[in-house]
Amino acid sequence: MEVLLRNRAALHTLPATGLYPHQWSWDSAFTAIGLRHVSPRRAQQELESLLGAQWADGRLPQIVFDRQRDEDYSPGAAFWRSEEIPGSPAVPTAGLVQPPVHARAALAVHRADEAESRRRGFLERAHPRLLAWHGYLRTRRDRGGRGLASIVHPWESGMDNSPAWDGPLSRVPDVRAGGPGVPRPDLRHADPSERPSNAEYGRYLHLAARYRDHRCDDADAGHEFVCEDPAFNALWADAELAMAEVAAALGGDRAPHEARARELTAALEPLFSPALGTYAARDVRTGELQRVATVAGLLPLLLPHLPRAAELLATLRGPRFRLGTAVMVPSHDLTAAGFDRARYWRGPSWSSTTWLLVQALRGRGAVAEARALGAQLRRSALQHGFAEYVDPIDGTPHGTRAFTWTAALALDLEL
Ligand code: 9YW
Repeated sequence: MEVLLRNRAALHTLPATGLYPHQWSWDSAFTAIGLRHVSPRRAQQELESLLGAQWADGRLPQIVFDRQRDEDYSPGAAFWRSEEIPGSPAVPTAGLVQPPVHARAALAVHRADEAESRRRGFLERAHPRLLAWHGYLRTRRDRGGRGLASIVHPWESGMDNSPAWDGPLSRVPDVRAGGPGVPRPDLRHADPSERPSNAEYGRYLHLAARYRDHRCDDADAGHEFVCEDPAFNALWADAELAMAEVAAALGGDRAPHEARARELTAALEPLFSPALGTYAARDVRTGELQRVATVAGLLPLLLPHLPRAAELLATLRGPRFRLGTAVMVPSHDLTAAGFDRARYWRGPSWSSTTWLLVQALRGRGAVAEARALGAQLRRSALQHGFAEYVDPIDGTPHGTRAFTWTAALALDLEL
């Protein structure tokens, strides 16, 4: 609770003071899920402030910038110059997006205090914006033509330096070649061995600049990074199931959303890798499945009609992810040669993905495992000052501390 208060800025909450001085999209959704227990109104405002930064095409931006803090994070408002792009909102934002967890959060926030939600017209106002957001994914992001949304930057997965992106990123030019170094204000707040490398940042910046220079229009046939991510799409399918509930709460029709969730679940099927026992990302440019097991490939477990649930549960419980004996769920296969217990999304356990798997286990009736994993998340969060991520084997904390979503999701699991 104290962390959520301390990280508050205007109507939203910063992921962490110092390292992340703006508003991030999926962070706000997780934050609202925790905040609803202490202040349903603040939880509504958290989501409303993000929805207020929606673009005319429906996208919800990865980051909403605070201009006062533009020196403290890169790439910031001066890099994106969103005000020059038609259809951008009044506030400066990034042009990229993050995983679509917002409808699930809005539903949870509404249910936390339905009277307050109705009094403020929260759900009625959120509904058209959430519809437009999902509409953007459907109409602008199906770059592979298979009914799945593509991401155009590793940042859009929310799992920036996941090993799933190593293959596709290797074909992306590095802006450092022949140019100046990349700005790394993040390294003022975190150990370089726990963050993405300069080589990765050089490619991240190339992709972001190219996307910006094409006015973030999604129609750039030459864009060098176009991937179907199983987590992004599973979260979208789950968000459609939440939208079915939202529609029903507003007296509307749930059927189209349920149908879309089923279609998305079916469209994920070709991403399943029997060899890994997980879903895997596909590079749309080459058609290749990335042969790495990451936590992203387990998140389809959230979906009720998933044909591969038994295989995914076996993988989660097996040596790659060690549910029950690992501290929380690792972000990358513990048995892989590239597993790194301290570096960001290349091994450490994160509260967001662990919390999502607690929900998935609950939904599948694995109640005891869900409870034990949730208790582990809380214990680790409280013990280490709400660390950004932890070593999955011995629990050593890494990244920044007083990290908002760790605090918010630990709070949610307490109640
Ligand atoms: C960055 C804010 C964000 C999260 C992402 C996480 C990280 C931003 O922090 O990305 O600068 O690297 O990977 O999921 O939303 O907490």
